[in-house]
Amino acid sequence: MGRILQDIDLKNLANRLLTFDVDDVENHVPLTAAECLSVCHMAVEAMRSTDICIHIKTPINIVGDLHGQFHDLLRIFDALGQPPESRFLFLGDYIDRGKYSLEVMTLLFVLMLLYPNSVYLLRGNHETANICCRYGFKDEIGMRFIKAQAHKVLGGFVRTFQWMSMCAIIDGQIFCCHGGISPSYMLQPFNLRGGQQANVQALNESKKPVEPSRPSVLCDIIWADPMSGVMNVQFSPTSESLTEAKWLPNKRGCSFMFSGVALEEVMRMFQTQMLIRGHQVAQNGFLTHHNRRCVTVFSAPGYCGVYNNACSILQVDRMVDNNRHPGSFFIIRPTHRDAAAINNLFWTELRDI
Ligand SMILES: [Mn+2]
Repeated sequence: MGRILQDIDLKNLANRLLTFDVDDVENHVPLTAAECLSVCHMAVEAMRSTDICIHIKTPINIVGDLHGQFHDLLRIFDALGQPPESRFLFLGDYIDRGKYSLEVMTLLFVLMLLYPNSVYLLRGNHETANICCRYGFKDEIGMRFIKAQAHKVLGGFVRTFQWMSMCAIIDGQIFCCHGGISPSYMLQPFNLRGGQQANVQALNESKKPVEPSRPSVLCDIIWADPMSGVMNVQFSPTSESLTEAKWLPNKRGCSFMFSGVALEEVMRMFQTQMLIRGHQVAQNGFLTHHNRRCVTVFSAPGYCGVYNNACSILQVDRMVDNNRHPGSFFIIRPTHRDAAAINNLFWTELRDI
């Protein structure tokens, strides 16, 4: 990559993105291929020294899936304040679906670079080579750059995704990731009696850059879902009785669904109180599962212009021992403008992916 890559003004770029008119749904923020590649290059250099599992302190605002809804990301900053004064942990799925993935991803990488102690980004299942080429990001880049440049820009982002952290522990007590937990935690190198430090060390044995393979711990971290209702009651032909399954195959065709019992075991292993994750649409912006041991945060209001869902951000001030009420949800309702967003879709099939 040439020398120009080192010379971009990150503050200026952040300003251009942050001052975009939230009511302008016609235009994009002009971004050049050189700017995108510079940001990717700098983000990789910054993330070389970060682990797969990072430690974060409160206070922190936890933001769920954004899926290319740049205007709504700006609304979140309008409501909760901008970094570095306000601090944010993002749970992944920045791209795909919406039309402004490039703005969302570029702004978040720039803010992470400018304010590494106020902006933390975790990887979602869409920040992978396979998925981002199928659900909108590749198409968006293809429409915004000439072919030779588009190829480089897409490659730059895919390479950068491979350096992202994948989970975080807040104040030693809240486990955060995009999808969920893994049955592999019951196997070596994880240790049921090892405590938090040993198990975090085991997570960090996975070295970056990495493209999560199936099946693997990293795949589960970005793909798993909690079971709901009585889903985990199974009929066992051998004992002719109903038994409770800890893990079931995920309906998405990848990874697992985890029961409350499985979650309890993993939380005990990591000495954490609860799991906060994104990955699923939530009508009210959030969902609770497994007796509030697991919370889903979804932050794309009026998702794709098809749903009428609210967006939530979980504001965590301080975590108290054995307290399952870690903070409060800030709710943002979809705007009328979002009703027109159906025109902005690259992908109209709304299967959960
Ligand atoms: Mn997801």
